[in-house]
Amino acid sequence: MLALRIRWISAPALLICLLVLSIAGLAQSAPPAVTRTIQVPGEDRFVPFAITIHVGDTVRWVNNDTDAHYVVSDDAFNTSGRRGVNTLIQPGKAFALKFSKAGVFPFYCRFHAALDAHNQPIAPGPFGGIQDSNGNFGTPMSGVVTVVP
Ligand SMILES: [Cu+2]
Repeated sequence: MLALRIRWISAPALLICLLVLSIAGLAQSAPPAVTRTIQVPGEDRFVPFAITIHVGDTVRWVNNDTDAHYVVSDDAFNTSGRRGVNTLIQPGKAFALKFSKAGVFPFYCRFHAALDAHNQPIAPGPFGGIQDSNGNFGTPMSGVVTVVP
């Protein structure tokens, strides 16, 4: 009886039904793409240090400092498919990357990633971080973006 009824459904109608069902399935499984912001405040650090996003999302680095800062991908540990990133962000400017693959994207600032003469850990600062007498954080300027499916 069931086989008999299926024969009465025309092939184009069946294809349209399958197409509608598959589009509805895609719409439910993929969350809407969003843009997340990592900012550089008036200090040598990225805020927040770590964020988690979904595939298809965009991360926007905004430099609110008076100094220029880099976003450099740490390719030795980078599995997000975004290799070779090496971008200087001038004060007041921004830089955005869209991530289309799951993985991790560790990054750092070329100028401030090392504990050099200007970024020495001296004592715990008033905000809980390690700062020098000029208010700069002695911890290396780095961060990580985790991209999940
Ligand atoms: Cu920097």
